[in-house]
Amino acid sequence: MVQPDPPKYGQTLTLNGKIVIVGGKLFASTEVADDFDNTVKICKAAHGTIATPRNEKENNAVKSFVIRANTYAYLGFTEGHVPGEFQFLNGVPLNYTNWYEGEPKGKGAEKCVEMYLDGTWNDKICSKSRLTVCEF
Ligand SMILES: [Ca+2]
Repeated sequence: MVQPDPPKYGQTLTLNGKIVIVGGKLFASTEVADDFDNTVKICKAAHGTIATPRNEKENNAVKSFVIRANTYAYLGFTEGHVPGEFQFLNGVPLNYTNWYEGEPKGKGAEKCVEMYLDGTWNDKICSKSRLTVCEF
């Protein structure tokens, strides 16, 4: 399937690394850190959602912002009722994960997921300050 060219402003922002377009998704960051709940709200207010990588390419897109800001980012996943089982915010189980070795190991005490600088994931409490990355 041929992807339509992004609009001109999109090309400029892409060149600057301000946005990353992967498949049908566009990722962007406020370049500011916030806790999980505020990140969800900020992305929603911008008519998007918190970054939710579903495959390696999308994960690499989010990683590019994490590296650029040198700050971990929360992802759009939370822990379900079963400790260690993470899901999308709508409750659907994940079919792609990229956990850091040994993670998740919060045993129900770390309900959110953060991305490390190498793109791997760690379950983490939700109240830390992490880079806001949204997808559209
Ligand atoms: Ca952890």
